[in-house]
Amino acid sequence: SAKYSISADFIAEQNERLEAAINEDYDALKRALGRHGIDADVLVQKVMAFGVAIPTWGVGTGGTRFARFPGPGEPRNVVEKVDDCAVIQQLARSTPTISPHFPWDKVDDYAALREQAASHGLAFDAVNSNTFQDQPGQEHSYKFGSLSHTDARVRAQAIAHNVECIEIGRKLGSKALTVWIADGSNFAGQSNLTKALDRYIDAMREIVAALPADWRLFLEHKLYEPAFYSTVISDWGTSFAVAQELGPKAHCLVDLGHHAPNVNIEQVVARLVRFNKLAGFHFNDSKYGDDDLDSGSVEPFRLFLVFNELIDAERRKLEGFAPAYMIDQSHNVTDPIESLMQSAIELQRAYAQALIVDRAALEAAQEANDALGAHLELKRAFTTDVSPLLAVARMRAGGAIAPIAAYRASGYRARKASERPAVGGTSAGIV
Ligand code: LRH
Ligand code: MN
Ligand code: MN
Repeated sequence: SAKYSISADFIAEQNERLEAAINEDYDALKRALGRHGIDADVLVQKVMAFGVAIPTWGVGTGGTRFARFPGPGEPRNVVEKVDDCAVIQQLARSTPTISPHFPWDKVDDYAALREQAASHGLAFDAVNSNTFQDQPGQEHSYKFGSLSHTDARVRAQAIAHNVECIEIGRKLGSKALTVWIADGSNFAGQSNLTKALDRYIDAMREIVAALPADWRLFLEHKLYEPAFYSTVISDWGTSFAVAQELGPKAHCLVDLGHHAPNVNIEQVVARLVRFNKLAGFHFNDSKYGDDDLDSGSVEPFRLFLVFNELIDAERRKLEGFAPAYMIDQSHNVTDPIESLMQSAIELQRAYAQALIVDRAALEAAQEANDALGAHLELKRAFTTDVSPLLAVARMRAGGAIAPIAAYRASGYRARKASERPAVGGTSAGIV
């Protein structure tokens, strides 16, 4: 039987009941923004053009090293993951791309996968490689590292995997490879800190050499976990220095959960922008470490401050400035589709709020050393409730005014639970 999907009529029906109220709220917001010289309709256009990639591993239930509690109707393979990504885009209209992970998303026919995505209006964003786990039948183990391993044969295997990811990515229409390695050590003295980095850089040079001319390489740093004493690419400084050595194709990806506690992430972003080395983001939120919580759920102000730097950069019209936006979250207790829609909305919210900062007023306050005045301008933008604007953007794009409510009313998950009988766990989102 045909797979269940949510119809456009159903979304229109759901919207009908909310439309009058949302238009009223939008008109009030439009007047308020107009008093600051901001055209709400222009903002709606910008929000409609905003896109963030869904990670394939995010549509499955995540887990911790203690347990995983799978939800009903989880996608069992990448084809079903693409179906779920399509629903997220259909309802929330801010996630037109998918970021795949290999070998988790391996299939025989990538042209067919690309076509399936395209039939939903979806394309593929950066391809993620995985040398942090051993795969069945793999010749050499990554237990003691991959691209920085002491054994050249292990490094060669890890390089070959990344080259294969590039080849798959070409078939999918991707233009970037994201490399995160778990390499590091658990004991002082276990690893020669300098030699490990040297080996990594040499291996990465080979991967850079395999990149097509119009591709970029995203280096993703992370402080710790799974290595608990030292990690080879531990921080943005290391990432930046390596990206410099690797040349113009290499850029630094900022995963919001991969920093030391209290690091000023928005300043890291500003630095990377300044040196033209910002690759983009893995958005998520965190309280303690690499928690992979939903974007904007813990520190929405910090998220806003990150977007504030991005808008500042955009206004300076820096050549080649095109950060890639991706979500990287682990959904342990929610329906992943709901979490991803909500997260995409929170990202749009931070973006819209950053757009309504009065840049001239902010700059004047900064130049006059009016610390509080400058701060209040940011706070004015951050405390503006742009929800009606986001809803109107979704509505105009053909999405749902209230995506989570519409999703729940559709019964999509229950339908998938009967269409997708559980198969004893998926590889999705276990890290
Ligand atoms: C590592 C990481 C990296 C992986 C993903 C699954 O913590 O953020 O991006 O590819 O999680
Ligand atoms: Mn990440
Ligand atoms: Mn992570």
